[in-house]
Amino acid sequence: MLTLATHAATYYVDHEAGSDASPGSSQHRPWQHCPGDKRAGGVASDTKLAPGDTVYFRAGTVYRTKGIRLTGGKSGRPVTYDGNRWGPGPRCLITTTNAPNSTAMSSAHTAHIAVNVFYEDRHNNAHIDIRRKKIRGMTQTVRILNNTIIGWTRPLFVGSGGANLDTLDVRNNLFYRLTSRGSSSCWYFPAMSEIGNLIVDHNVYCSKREPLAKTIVVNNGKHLSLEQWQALGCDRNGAVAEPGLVNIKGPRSTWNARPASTRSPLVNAGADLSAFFTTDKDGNARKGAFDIGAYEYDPRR
Ligand SMILES: [Ca+2]
Repeated sequence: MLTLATHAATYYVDHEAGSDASPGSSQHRPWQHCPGDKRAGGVASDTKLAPGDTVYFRAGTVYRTKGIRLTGGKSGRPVTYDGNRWGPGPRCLITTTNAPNSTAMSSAHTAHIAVNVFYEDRHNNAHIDIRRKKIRGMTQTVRILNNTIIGWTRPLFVGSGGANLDTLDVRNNLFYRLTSRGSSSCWYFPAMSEIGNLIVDHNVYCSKREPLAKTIVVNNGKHLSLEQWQALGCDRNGAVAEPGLVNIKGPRSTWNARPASTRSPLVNAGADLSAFFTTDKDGNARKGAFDIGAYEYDPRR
């Protein structure tokens, strides 16, 4: 049997100083856009990501996008999108810029979306959008881990029109709604039955203008409370709670989504995900049990 050696490639994206005409394979000549971004041109647009590839986003930058379609991964060999380990400063912040229904990321393939902070710019409702049908014959695993997702009506949107995910793993995330408007939930997907293996646990839900998030999930049109969600086997260690962040008031540029004190219900409340990563958005080591969300509690912040 002929075996082809495959070499995982490494690419670099600096949204503020890169160029899509650059090769993207060197820190010195990064792209402006990630492959899969509709706005990508040149080499960035022509590059097909392959299993095992890594795309580094320069830390300390802000990446504004209408959406990045995540492509190229396969079971056991995802494409990794990493905004932490290239360059000084905090992790790259990927943010949506357009209403309505703008997306930060969408996936047709296996992908890991971990340790990011998503802030929603406007009153639209999607941050991580996994609505693409998978490629025929492909096993699709999407893991959404330890993110801090702050948005208006529906911070997380999963599936629509049959995502047919093999595995969806949603753990250790903070879903923080900025409004109680309408009947929306903290996250949404069309039907649990479309997902082969659903792993949902250790998520914290909050609505800023309600004492509690009454509806945390919409599943196939049904609005579910935490108790109803738990009765389906999800979020047994999840909670509806005020997360106790440093500051989510005033201009967005002043927000600080880190836990304010050890009294935050996020601190040490997460599952151990050290099989996937061991640091937080600032690059600090996870201490003790994992905290929920992108940040590990740090008294200096
Ligand atoms: Ca901890």
